Amino acid sequence: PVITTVATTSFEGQKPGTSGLRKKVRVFQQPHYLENFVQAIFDSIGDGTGKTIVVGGDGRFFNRTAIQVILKMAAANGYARALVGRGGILSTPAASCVIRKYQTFGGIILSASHNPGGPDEDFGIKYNIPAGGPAPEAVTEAIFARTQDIREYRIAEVGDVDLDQLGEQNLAGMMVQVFDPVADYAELMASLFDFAAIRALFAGGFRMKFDAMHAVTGPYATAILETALGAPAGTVMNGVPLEDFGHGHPDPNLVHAHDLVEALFGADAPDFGAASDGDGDRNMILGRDFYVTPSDSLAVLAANATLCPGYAQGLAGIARSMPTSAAADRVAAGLGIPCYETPTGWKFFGTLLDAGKATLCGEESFGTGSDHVREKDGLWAVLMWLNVLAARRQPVAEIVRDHWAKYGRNVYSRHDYEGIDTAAANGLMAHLRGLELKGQQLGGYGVAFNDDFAYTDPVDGSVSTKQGIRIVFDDGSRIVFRLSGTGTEGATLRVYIEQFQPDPALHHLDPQVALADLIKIARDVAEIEARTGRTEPTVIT
Ligand code: VG1
Ligand code: CO
Repeated sequence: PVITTVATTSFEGQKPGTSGLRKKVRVFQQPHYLENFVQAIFDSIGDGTGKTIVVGGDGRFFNRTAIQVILKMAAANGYARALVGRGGILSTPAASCVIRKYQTFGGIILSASHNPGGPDEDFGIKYNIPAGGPAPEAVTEAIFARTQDIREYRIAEVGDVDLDQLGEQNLAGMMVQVFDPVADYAELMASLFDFAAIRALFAGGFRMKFDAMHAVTGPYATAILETALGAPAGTVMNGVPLEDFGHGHPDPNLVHAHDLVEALFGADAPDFGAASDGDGDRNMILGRDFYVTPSDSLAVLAANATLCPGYAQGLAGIARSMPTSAAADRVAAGLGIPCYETPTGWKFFGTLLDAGKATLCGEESFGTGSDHVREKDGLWAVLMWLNVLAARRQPVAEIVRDHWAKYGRNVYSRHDYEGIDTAAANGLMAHLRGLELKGQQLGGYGVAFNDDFAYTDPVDGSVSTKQGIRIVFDDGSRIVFRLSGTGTEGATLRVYIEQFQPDPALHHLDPQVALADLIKIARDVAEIEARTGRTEPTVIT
């Protein structure tokens, strides 16, 4: 028979993190490693017989190999149909779009997002549910539990699918449909934003640069920005997806998107700049000589949402992850709508979006999105900015400064200490967890309270604990400490620092200067140097 059942034994540590299972490619290349995890997904999500599943990834090294394995396993597990992006390409938000549009039994997305790619770098896999969003914790925990007692998996022993051939192919009785990964997504974007106004903006000489960082958004950005919206050829930089992202680190921040930063802060800078990450769900927004923090971007988009046709009726609510600044809260208060505070990771927004409680969501980690899909969406954020710019006809910097003048500025910065020793990182967090600071003075700041953030989902009542240490001061300033759940080597400590500044005369200050006291308090209270040996963060955003 062409369908075989293969005996296997479990692997340690197949535990999904903030966004799926992420490991070194070499870990995934071990015999049975990928197969075990995929079978654990199929075993955990219910019977797939007769159902349709979406499969695609960010094009990184091992993407095509993994897709062939997943398709053969889907066929062996009874799936009737698989929708696969041509070339194995499907950005994370486009995957969410397609899952929802064709009402499939979810999808499997191959990506390690902003982590580097290549034979010695990272790979990842995650399951998204039929609503289109990342599997909630109950599902990822079931998948992890299954990986621990798995004894066999099923796979079809057949030849490979031609991933570059649009149309239908039969794979051991399952119909594989290779489709254009851009079309459905581009159509959704055109339904949300005023493409005519954006076209007129470009026709009037407005210039932008979009850095696809040799990752998945290249084809999407070229089709939408250059072809549909008439931005001049060359607007999209690094637009060809490469398996190793051209040796780059596809993380759209001031450190890694250096080509774009150079263009926007150099001579003859364009009006607008943006970048996206490996799998297309993140965005960085720049104006001429101006960086918009992701937290501010969420707030500005929320305040201007009704300028966009898809949001003209107003917002039901806003949701942000806990470490994200409270700039969005001020807009929500002004609009008289609720603002929800969730743990880090897009999976926590799903219930709020499904219930119609939130329309816009955001994370400080360059993530912004809305109820149009169930993932954060990089190009969507760029298009929403373009729609706002087309309507307001002001420079980006002016729009943000006006926003601060109206709402005050939540001065914000994140300091990452990457690749630190895991035991030291765990010790540091345990130390912080043990502190009782309420009522004490730290560096002249009175502590209002400190805790380890816990969240009860207001829709389904599920509880998530240990989501980050918060130290909140009497004036509302905050320091938050978390360990990353997306890395594959050692530990990464993230320190988030925020202070509200109502005085417009101080809004121009560099956050590193404005937040200097709190930055020092954070280093001291966490004993960062003594415990990790680090005197400086590796990345500041
Ligand atoms: C990071 C970010 C988080 C984001 C996650 C996935 O997680 O902080 O906000 O949702 O990456 O983004 P962590 O656990 O490393 O802090 V992506 O673009 O990887 O899908
Ligand atoms: Co991503």
